[in-house]
Amino acid sequence: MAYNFKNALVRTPCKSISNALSSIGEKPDFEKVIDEHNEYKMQLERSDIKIITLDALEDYPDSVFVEDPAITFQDFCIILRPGAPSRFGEHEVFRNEAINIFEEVFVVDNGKIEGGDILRINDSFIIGLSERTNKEGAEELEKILLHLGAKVTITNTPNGVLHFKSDCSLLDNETILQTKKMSLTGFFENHFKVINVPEGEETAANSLRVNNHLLVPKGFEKTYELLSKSYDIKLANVNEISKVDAGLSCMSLRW
Ligand code: CIR
Repeated sequence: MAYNFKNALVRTPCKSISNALSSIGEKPDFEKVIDEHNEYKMQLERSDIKIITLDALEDYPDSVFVEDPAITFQDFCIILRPGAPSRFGEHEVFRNEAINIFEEVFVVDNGKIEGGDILRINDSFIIGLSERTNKEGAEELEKILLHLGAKVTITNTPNGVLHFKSDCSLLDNETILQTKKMSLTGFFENHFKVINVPEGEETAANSLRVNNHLLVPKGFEKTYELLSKSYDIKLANVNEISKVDAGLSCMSLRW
């Protein structure tokens, strides 16, 4: 299943996170980010996951978002190519770390593509083209995934949305949580049950299903009410780290 995991890899936030990319021009407090990151790891551990923690990378302010320079499939890791100039290079550092962790490591060599634009559902991958992910990068990744026996669909991330998964997440094998913006694309409607996050709670569309739990960002009461009838919800506070556009999915790589 797409959300049954034994392992998760995270990276300790760096002090330079105060210089991370932020669509709202805010600077998070390092100590508060560390607290939130520790809580995030604790919630993953509660889902029976073994955590691997990589060292902070001061040269890359956004490097805590470890899912953007890579994705996993089975016991493999595929190194991507970040589309934000200040993040280009994270993938090369991570490649050297990944070879000691994964059974095999594949590399996207052309274009730009970030993990936040890739939603995995079982052995299918949906890639949303965005400011960070172009056709060349998506097609390079597609070649690798097809070689590994996966299926790939390339579509568009809605305009003005940072990453495809900023606006949607997988709740179970047949259900997608999404924003109104994503619903207007009609992308999921024909193939999935869809649940739209209540208006004003768009950030909660990036929730994270891990084994029997659904990790939801704290502070989105209507979404909690809506989902808690069907899912075992754990909450994670991401108030501080959200200042640099964090999502729950991008803070770990799971397999
Ligand atoms: C960035 O702009 O790259 C980071 N400040 C936030 C990345 C969040 N990643 C994600 O949504 N996949």
